[in-house]
Amino acid sequence: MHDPLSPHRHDPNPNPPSPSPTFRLRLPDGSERAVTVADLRRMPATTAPDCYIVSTGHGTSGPFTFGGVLLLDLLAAYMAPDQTWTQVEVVSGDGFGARLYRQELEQSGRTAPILLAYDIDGGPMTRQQGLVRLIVPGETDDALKQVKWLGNITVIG
Ligand SMILES: Nc1nc2c(c(=O)[nH]1)N[C@H]1C(S)=C(S)[C@@H](COP(=O)(O)O)O[C@H]1N2
Ligand SMILES: [Mo]
Repeated sequence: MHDPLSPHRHDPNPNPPSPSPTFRLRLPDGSERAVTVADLRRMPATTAPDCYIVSTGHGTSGPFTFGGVLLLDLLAAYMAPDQTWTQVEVVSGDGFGARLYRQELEQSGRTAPILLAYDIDGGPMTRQQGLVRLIVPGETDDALKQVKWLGNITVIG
C-alpha cells in the first residue's frame, strides 16, 4: 500500500471514508485516545481567516475562515508539559497524510495557525466538507497538507 506520508500528487477525494468524525490520538508514551468533535469544542477555539485550498483537481477555492483547535493546543491538552516530541503524523481514513515538524507548528503561531478545523465560515463543517480537517494556512503546494477526515494523529517522540 502507498505510504500516506510519502510525497504524493493526489486527485482530491470528494468522498468521506466513514460517517464518523472521531479520530484517534496516539501519544509518544504509546497511549491512545479517541477524540470527538465535542472534545475539540471544549478546548480553546482559534480562527484562521483568508485560507485558500489550492486544489490540483478543481482549482483554488476560498477564501474561507476556518475555526477549530490549534494542533498545539490539542497536544497540550493530552500531553504532559515535559513530554518530548519532534513531529506529528496526521493521516485520514482514506489514506492521505501529512507530517508536521514541531518547529513548523511552533513558528506558525497565531498568524498562520495550524488547526484541526470543525467550522467553516462561521458554521459547522459537514463530514462531506472534511470534518475534522487539518488546516495549514501557510501551505499552498497543491493542498497536500489540508488533510480532510482525520483518522489518526500520531505524535512522535
Ligand atoms: N483525506 C483527504 N484529504 C485530502 C485529499 C484526499 O484525497 N483525502 N486530497 C488533498 C488534495 S490533493 C487536495 S487538492 C485537497 C482538496 O480539497 P477540497 O476537496 O476541499 O477542494 O484536499 C487535500 N486533502
Ligand atoms: Mo491537491
